[in-house]
Amino acid sequence: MSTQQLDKRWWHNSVVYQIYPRSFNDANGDGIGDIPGIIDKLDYIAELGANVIWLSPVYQSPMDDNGYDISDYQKIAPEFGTMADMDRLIAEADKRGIKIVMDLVVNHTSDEHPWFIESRSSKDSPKRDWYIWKDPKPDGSEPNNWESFFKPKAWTLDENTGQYYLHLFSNKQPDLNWANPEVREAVYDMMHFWLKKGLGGFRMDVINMIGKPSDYPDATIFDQGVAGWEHWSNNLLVHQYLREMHDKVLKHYDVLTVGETPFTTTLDGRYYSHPDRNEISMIFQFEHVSIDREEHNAVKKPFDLVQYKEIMTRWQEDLYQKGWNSLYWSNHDQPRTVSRYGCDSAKYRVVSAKMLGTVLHMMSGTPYIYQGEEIGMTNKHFDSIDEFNDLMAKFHYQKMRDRGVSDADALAFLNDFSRDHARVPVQWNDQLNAGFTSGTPWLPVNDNYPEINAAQAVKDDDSIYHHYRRLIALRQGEQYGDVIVYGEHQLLDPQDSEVYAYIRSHKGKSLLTIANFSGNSVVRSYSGSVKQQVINNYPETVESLTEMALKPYQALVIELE
Ligand code: TEU
Ligand code: CA
Repeated sequence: MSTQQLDKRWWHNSVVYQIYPRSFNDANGDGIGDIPGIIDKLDYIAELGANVIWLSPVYQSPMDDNGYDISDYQKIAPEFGTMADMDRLIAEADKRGIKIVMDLVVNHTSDEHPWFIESRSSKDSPKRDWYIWKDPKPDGSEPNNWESFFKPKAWTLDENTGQYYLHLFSNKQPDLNWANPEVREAVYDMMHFWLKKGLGGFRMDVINMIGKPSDYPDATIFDQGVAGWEHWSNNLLVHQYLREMHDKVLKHYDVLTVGETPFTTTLDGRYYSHPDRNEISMIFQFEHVSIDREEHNAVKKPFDLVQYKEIMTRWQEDLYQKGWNSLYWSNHDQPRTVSRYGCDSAKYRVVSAKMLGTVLHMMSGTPYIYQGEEIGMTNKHFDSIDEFNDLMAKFHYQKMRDRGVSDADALAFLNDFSRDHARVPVQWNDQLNAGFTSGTPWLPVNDNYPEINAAQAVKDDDSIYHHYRRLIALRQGEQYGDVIVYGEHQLLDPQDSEVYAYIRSHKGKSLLTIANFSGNSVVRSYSGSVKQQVINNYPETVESLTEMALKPYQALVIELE
């Protein structure tokens, strides 16, 4: 590749649909979504136009963190199905032109993984060094002051051998020691095992945290809620490991790789995704989803559109021709898109969800749609802390209570941000349990399923689903595909706190996206003249950009003359 032009890759114009298997579709009535249930819905995803599925973990796991704690990387959890089901999923998806991307969770394993059981058995175990074991400080306390995402401390004492092990997540998720070449080889072997089955790639869980500095220094920066991050995120080691992984595994397959990377800047983003560096295809950055909260401190902040535009534009510009962006509003760790950034009232839910889809899908990068986003599923209301399932919700609740936040305020925070919002079952129809299961769903369905469900959305040509389908078709179509995927990005009116407007241009074609983020009617003028209206979430055709009356949450795309 030259510095001026990116070589085209198949995943540049792909659209990814993320499935959280536990909550997607239950085929056998045990209340838990499963792989056969996914196979039953492949046509639905194909008709939407997505051509990649990112599957959250389906591996064997004690499910402390719903599968992000893996006890065997080469077995399927029985509640999700069998290896034969997984092979069938890959084959059935392939028939429909869809590739399966699996979650690669290798910063940590489960404490029930045989590697860890062996490692903890004695200080002389041949696998002792596969995990991170340290002596206590002279006073018996933790080896350093690092904190965990899910627990107050990142270290747990193992009574048997008198040493602490490191876990950046729960104590049932011990961190692997990537400094040990045997660990790396074991991971690479496992990746080959899956890629040989014809996978489309991997989504790499917290991959930017795998490099730990050998001296395990104390944290000195405490404003991000998880002390230690400046030492274990995005350091030189992670880039070394990824380049080795590329050389030993990834370069042998034509795959999409997306690294989940909290605490990253656009410079980090270029290091990970610039094609000449031979690391990974793209990353999930967290700047824009930290806009309305201090993520790890469980503190809410007001959403500021001006700042939001600044963040999104910086990523668009800084990675242009120097890397690749992922585009997402939501995933299995985030609240529901329309409730968070739009308006989920009966009046504006549909129109604001379409507006949000339009803004994201007209940008450069690979868009990700989280299950249910395409039908505008909303946050569910939880009445008490006991109704939450997620370990992080419980941890954040405790953290808030410990610093004096009232029960009501702590619940209000979780009702805005809990990961459980994304994990309530997908609403398929207006029948029992929203059509998700014939049994008792593992997490109760949202009461609004009689109105909000996929069957209704597919039938109604004016639904959010069909709007998303049209947006995807534009990205993949002849007429506008290249300008949407590869065009330059120009933000208009950065200080406008209600309207997000930007131009994409490529080889003489220009697309102007205008989105009213407010629930008010506003009037705006833009320069240039209309060649043609490309899409609009209100039934009207705009012919002039002068004194345009934008309706609440209106979003439209105009091809400029
Ligand atoms: O998430 C990593 C992570 O940083 C999360 O703690 C994230 O900050 C939070 O969920 C956002 O609110 C990944 C997975 O996506 C998550 O589901 C896992 O629980 C976690 O890693 C551990 O594997
Ligand atoms: Ca099931």
